[in-house]
Amino acid sequence: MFRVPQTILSSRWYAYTALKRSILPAVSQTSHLSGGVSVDSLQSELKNFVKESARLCNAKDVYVCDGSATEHNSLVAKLISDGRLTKLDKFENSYLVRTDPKDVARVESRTFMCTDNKSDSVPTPADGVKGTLGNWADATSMRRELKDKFTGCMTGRTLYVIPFSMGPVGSPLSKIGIQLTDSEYVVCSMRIMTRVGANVLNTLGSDSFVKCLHSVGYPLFGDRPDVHWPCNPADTVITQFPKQREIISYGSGYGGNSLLGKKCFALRIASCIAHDEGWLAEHMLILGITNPQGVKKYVAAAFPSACGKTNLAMMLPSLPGWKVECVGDDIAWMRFDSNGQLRAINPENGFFGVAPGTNMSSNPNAMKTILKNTIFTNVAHTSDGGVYWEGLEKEVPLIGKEVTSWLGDPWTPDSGKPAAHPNSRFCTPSSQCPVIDPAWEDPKGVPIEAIIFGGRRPDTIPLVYESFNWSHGVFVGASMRSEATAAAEHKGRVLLHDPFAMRPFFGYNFGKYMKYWHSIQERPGLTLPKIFHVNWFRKDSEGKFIWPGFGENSRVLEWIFKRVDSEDIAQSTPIGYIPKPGSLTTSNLPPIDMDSLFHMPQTELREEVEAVRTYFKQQVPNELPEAIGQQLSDFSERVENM
Ligand code: OXD
Ligand code: MN
Repeated sequence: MFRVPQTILSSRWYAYTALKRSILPAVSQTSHLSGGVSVDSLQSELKNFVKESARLCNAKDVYVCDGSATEHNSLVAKLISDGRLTKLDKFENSYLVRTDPKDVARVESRTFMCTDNKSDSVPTPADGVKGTLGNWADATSMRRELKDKFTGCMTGRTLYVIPFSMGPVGSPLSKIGIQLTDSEYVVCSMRIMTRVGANVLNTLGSDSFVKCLHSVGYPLFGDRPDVHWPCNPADTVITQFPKQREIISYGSGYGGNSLLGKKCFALRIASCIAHDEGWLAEHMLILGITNPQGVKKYVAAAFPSACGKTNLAMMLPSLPGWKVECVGDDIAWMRFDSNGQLRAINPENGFFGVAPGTNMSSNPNAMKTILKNTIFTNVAHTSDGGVYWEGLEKEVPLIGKEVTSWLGDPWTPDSGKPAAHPNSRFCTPSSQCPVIDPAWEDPKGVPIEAIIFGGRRPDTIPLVYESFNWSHGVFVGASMRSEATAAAEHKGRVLLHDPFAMRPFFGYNFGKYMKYWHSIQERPGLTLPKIFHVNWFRKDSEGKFIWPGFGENSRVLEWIFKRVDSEDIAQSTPIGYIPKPGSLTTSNLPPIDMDSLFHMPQTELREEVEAVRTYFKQQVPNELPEAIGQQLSDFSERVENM
C-alpha cells in the first residue's frame, strides 16, 4: 500500500494551518448517535473545556454522553460495523476487542506527574541513581508538548464527552470527572468502569471537576484510512497535572492509559486531593468477611498489579461457615469519619481484571460475573462464539472448536505461543458479581478494621504477619517488594520494590507520602486499623508454591479477623507478630509444610534489611521520614538479636 510520509501527513501541520487561517471547526452535536446531552446545556467551565478541546483537536463533531443503554447500543453497533468489536454469541451482550499488539499495557515509562517543582512529584535519588518512584515532567514544557500533540489530533473523529462519577453519584466521598475522548471503545469501557451519565452532570452543578483529555493520536485527515486499532505508540504520553486536577493522555487506547478514571484519576490525582483534604486514595481491594457467628468485618488490601487482588476480593472461602463479599478489587478511597472510624468506598463501578489464570478454581465468582455485559480485550476467540485464555483448559474444552489467538491467528495448544495476551482483560460491571457486598454503594463507605499489604515473595517473607503498631505498619507498606507483572511493560519476573503497591501510581513525592501516612496516628480520637502483611507465593526448594492459595486464603483472613478482636494467637518475631503454633486453622488441608511458610533464617532477613536500606538510601536519601528510618534500624536490631 502506498504510504504518504508522516511528515507530509502531519496532522499537526494541517491543523496549525487551519488554526492560522481561522477556519475553526464548529462545535456541533454529532449526528451519528441518538440521545446525548446538548453542548449548550453544559455549565460554563465544562462548555469551555469542551469547546476549547474540540477546537484544538479539530474534532469532526462533539457528542455528550448521557450514559443510557440506547446510547451504548448505538456505540456498540458502530464499533461492530467498523470491525473493531466482535459479538460473542456464547455470552449475553458481550464483545471481544483486539488491540494493536503494540498497545497492550500501561506504559509507565511514558507516564508523568507534571508540576513546577520536581520534588513535589518524585523524591531526589542518590547521585548517579535512576529514580524509580514515578516520572516527573516540568508542567510548562509538558503543556507545550501536549499542545503540539493535540493540535488536530481528532481530525475526522468525534469527540465524546463522558461525565463520570468516581464513587456512588452524590456520595460525599465521591468525585466527578469529565473525560473527553475520540475512542468509542473508551466510552463503552468507561460506562462499565465508572458511573456515567446525565445524572452526574446534575450532581456536578456549577462545581469544578477533574478534567481528563484523551486521544488515540491517530487523526484522519485527507484520505488517510482508519485502522483497526488506532493508536500512536511512538508518541504516547500519559500526564497528570495535580495542581490543576487535570489528566491528559495521548497515543494509547488501552487500559489504564485511556480509561482515565482508574489509575490516572482514582490513584494519581486522587492521592494528591486526598493528601490536601486529609484522606487516603490507595491501590487496595476492599472486602467484607463474615464469620460463622454472623460477625462481619471489612478489610482493605494493597497488592502490586497481578498478585491476585481480584481473586482475593471475591474469594469463595474454603473454611466452612465463612463468607467473603466484595466491595472493590483495585482501588479504595478511605476517610476517617467523625467517630474516628476509617471508612472506604470503591470509586469504581466495574472490574478490569486480568483474564489469564482466571477460572473456576482461582475465581469462580469472577467467572460468573463475566457471563454478560462484558468487554473482553486481547483474549482468544473460539469458533462457537466463546472466549479462551491460559488457565481455561478445564472450563473450555477445545475439542471440535477452532481457536483464534489474540493476534487474530489460528491457534492450537501446540502453537508455542499464548492464546491470550498475558495482560488481556475482562471489563465487567461490579453489580453482576454474585458476592458483591450489599453495602458496596453505601455513600458513607464501609468501616475498615484491618489493612493488609502483600506481594509475590518466593522466599523470606512468611505467609502472614502483623505489624507491631501503626508506625511499624507504615514501614511494612514502605518496604514492600514483589515479583513484577504483565500489567505494565516489564519483561520476565524480577523482584521490584513496590511501596504500598503504589510505585506506578504515586501522585506525589513518596517521602511526603510516608510522612503523611505516618502522621495519621497523631490525629486525636481515631481507631487505627491493624496492619498486616501476607505472602501467598512462597516456594519450596523445587520451586513449587507451598500454600494452596485462593479459597484457602480464608484461613489467613480468619487469623487476621481474630487478631482484630485481639485474640491471644500471635507471637513476636523480628519481622512482626506471626500466628502462634496451631492458631492458623489447617484442618482439611492436604499436607503442607507449615514450618517452611514461616521459616525466616537470619541470613535471609539480613538480606531483606539490606535490600530495604539500600533502596531507601538510593531512592529517598533525603526525604525518608526519621520515623521510618528508625523502624528500619529497629528491624535490623531485632534481626541481629534473633
Ligand atoms: C491494574 C494494575 O489494576 O495494573 O490494571 O494494577
Ligand atoms: Mn491495579
